[in-house]
Amino acid sequence: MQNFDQIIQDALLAFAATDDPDALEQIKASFLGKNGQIPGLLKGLAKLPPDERKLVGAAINRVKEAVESALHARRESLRQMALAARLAEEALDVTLPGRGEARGGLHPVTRTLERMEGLFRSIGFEVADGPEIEADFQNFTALNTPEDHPARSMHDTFYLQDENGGVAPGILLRTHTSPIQVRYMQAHVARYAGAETMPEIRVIAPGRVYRVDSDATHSPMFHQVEGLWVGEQVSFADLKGVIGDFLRRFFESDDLQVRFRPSFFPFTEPSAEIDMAFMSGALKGRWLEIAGCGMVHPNVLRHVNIDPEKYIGFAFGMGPDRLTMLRYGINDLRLFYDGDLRFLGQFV
Ligand code: 2NM
Repeated sequence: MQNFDQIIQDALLAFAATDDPDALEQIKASFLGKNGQIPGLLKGLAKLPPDERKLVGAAINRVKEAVESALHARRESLRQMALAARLAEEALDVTLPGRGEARGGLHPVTRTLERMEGLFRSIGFEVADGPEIEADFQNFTALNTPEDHPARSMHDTFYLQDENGGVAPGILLRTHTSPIQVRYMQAHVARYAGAETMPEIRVIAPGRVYRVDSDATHSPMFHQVEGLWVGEQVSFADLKGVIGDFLRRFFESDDLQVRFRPSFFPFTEPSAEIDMAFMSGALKGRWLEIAGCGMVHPNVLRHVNIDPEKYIGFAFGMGPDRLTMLRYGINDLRLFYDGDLRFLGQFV
């Protein structure tokens, strides 16, 4: 019996000596496993005289139960320890103050673009979109820009590389959003082909454009909003009305003057530069160049299969980056593209 109590003691000590569940199962095997001490004792029963077997057998069973119950207790306490450790590790301090929320906002130029879209929509213009990687035809040829025009040179326009590092023929980064309008006119013509009449085209084309140019007032990527109105009786007077109304609404002021100065663009004839001056405030009396415009050149209409004997229209191109600078009093264009949150955060 002394030997039996010793086994229980040994088991209790051995179980207590480990806090690793896998090791505990190994130790268990040395007591209760097939070749463990307790099955060993049971095998020994056969050698005892029959009248002792019952008594000794019962004693061995009590040892076995004691060891098993010690094992279960240790297993349970290891499980509790593991759980407590995990809870401690994953604890959340719900009393900590939050990290705060940084409120996002739209880029100032995006705000201007959305504002312009809203104003033009309100007078019946649609807003169109198109690819930034353009075809030579839509960007230049259809816009009456001759093959040898400097705007087409590598010096002024970003071309794309082909797989051999050469210039990919016929594609480029659009240098203005006019190709959107070329595509719009092509789709419009196709849609009404065979119809008795073609509805008027009133569309603006906002978007990013790319030119080889970079200094305080020029960025290689900038924005344009171009406008186009084509119908049977569209005049330069309509153009002046649309632009004047737009500027007064955009700057929320009737206190401004607009003037049209003769100019040249390949895609319009006649063409003009649009200047604007505030009649009060910090910029009072200073003429600012804010857009180019003109009557769409007959060759442009021909390139998209619109009969210039029947249809006429005006077009204009404005710089929303420039308008944003004027509206908010910003003096360096590069601020828009530096991504500095101290600057951008002021427009939230
Ligand atoms: C400008 C100035 C003058 C223009 C022309 C066209 C189109 F596609 F209808 F021919 N879109 N935009 C245009 C005309 C753009 O930007 C300074």
